[in-house]
Amino acid sequence: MDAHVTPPNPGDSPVLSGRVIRLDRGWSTVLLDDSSVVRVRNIGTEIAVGDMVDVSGDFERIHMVHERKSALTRRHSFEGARGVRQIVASNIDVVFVVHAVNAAVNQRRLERELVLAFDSGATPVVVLSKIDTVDDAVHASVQQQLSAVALDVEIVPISSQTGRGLERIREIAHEGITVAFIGASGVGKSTLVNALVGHEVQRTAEVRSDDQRGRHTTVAAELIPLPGGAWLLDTPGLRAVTLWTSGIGIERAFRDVFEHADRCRFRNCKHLDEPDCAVQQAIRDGHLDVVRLEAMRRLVAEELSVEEEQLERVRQQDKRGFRKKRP
Ligand SMILES: Nc1nc2c(ncn2[C@@H]2O[C@H](COP(=O)(O)OP(=O)(O)OP(=O)(O)O)[C@@H](O)[C@H]2O)c(=O)[nH]1
Ligand SMILES: [Mg+2]
Ligand SMILES: [Zn+2]
Repeated sequence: MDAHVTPPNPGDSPVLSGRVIRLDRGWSTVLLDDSSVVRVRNIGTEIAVGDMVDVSGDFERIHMVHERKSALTRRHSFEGARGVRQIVASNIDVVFVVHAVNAAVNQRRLERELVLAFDSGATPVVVLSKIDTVDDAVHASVQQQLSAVALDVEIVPISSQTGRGLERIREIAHEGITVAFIGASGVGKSTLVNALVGHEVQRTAEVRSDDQRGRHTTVAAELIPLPGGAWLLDTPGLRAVTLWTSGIGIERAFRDVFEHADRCRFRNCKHLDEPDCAVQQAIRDGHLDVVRLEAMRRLVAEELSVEEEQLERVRQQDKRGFRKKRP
């Protein structure tokens, strides 16, 4: 979106409230309640796209970030930021997890994205994009493979080219709702945003022909108003879906495993070779795919290591604070 910067108008009320609609290195673009847009330096506080904020009357800084209703949070992907989180989007109601029907089905990626989405506090919905590119049989097979790991999650097949499925997306993204689009680069997030808005607000790019992957065209997360009154949050395709520590995400995304586990003889069953393990029994009976259990184990281990990183970080900070205090 082309943000127009309204000149500051000091002397007005000391604090103005609004919403962060874009972040660029060190700066927030804030849509104020009076519909003017200001750019404010980010100083001292962690700010995410979607945040409800108070801006100081001199437009010098974000005075306060209101409590987040929901937050799509991942572990920072750059080295040197161990134990640091990155809030991809905040105050969102629905997370659309986009997978392209003409790319290799990636159930493991979808599981991760669903954990992230459930953890955010928003409702996940899977979008199966580009259905104009395959025949019905391929579409059905891909959708079946995705639904096998997206339990209780609606799947909406769409084509931004033909418009198929967009009505359902508009129904979900109704007035007053904020929706975020996540998914690998090139799956068609920005194209879908443009189709919903009705004209080109986001840049899009061809996927590479050799491996069907995107070019990372979208570089910043941005909130875009939809004519119907919803807010769309387009995000850059994430190379790695790294988890932050989970609240309920893993339990929600792996409901099937947890349901079997409820019937294990031992409450602390590790589902390895314990007697009367209902999870191993489900695998033997063909009710649970062993690959899914292994995937869940990896995600649990990953979250534990994030917790360990956080603890380590706090310990390091305490040590530094302790040294500073000494004469
Ligand atoms: N045939 C067809 N092509 C599509 C559709 N949606 C998107 N594409 C094409 O897929 C390519 C990538 O689309 P983008 O919208 O840029 O993908 P993105 O998910 O925003 O990618 P990043 O910004 O890199 O994360 C473009 O060439 C689009 O024209 C669709 O419904 N049908
Ligand atoms: Mg994009
Ligand atoms: Zn067990």
